[in-house]
Amino acid sequence: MPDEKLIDATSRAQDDVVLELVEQKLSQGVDPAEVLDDLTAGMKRLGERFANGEAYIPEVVFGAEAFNQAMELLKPKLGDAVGQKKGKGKIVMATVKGDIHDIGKGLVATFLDLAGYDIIDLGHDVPNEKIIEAIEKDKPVAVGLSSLMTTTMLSQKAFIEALQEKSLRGEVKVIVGGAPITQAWADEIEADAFGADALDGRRKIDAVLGN
Ligand code: B12
Repeated sequence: MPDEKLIDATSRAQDDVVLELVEQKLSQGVDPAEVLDDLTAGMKRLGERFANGEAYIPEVVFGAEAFNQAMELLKPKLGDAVGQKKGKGKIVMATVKGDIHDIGKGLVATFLDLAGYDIIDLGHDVPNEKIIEAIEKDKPVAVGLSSLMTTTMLSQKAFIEALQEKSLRGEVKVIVGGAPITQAWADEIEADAFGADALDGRRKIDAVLGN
């Protein structure tokens, strides 16, 4: 059941309260996936407060930091929940050029790592040429592209076109995600999969790779 206190504290960037509540929940044996849902809902609400002019950039930055600190507490526990099986291949992860949002991408990378993939995280604001270079060098089985803005999602389309031009489209699966991304967008740009969240992303990647 969603915990309004944790969602609210996250949406207000109250890092002390967030960390205390997360620690409390984990010590009480609450499912870490449930805690993660509340943290994610809190970030979503913070975004709405930002969009409505109720929160400003510094609060969003602090909120992001609180989220990341809470994730450090959650990660070891999530491992038990997701289950481990190494050696499923390399996955290159990146947030596209012009976009510095990397929390969601990091979360997806964590879930894929826990699920047994070797993650090559190229970071944020990554030009498509750099991702192509990584494909040629590291031969990953898949690429995960994150875009958090309507202005940067076009880079996902350009990336798939660049893969085609380089005759690399058949070499690697492409999964896309991020707040403005939908299954319809993934279909339009001919991505192999769309992940609505980290767990969905992990499931879809397993499915397209036959794992
Ligand atoms: C935190 C945040 C920031 C932080 C980012 C910190 C960081 N290190 O990431 C800071 C303060 C730096 C920031 C800056 C800006 N931001 Co901002 N930000 C947000 C906010 C509030 C939350 C994003 C977040 O972390 N959510 C939590 C994570 C867990 O969720 P997520 O990112 O959606 O990821 C999940 C899924 O989408 C999915 N997913 C994500 N990526 C991928 C990839 C794959 C492969 C898969 C399968 C799945 C997947 O799985 C994730 C896990 O569940 C959003 C609001 C929102 N609704 O998204 C605005 C938001 C994205 N920002 C916005 C804007 C406008 C900006 C700025 C331009 C503001 C400014 N005026 O400077 C700058 C952008 C600078 C740039 N060039 O990128 C707008 C974008 C609007 C648009 N046009 O689309 C939003 C939507 C806010 C709003 N409502 O207006 N921001």
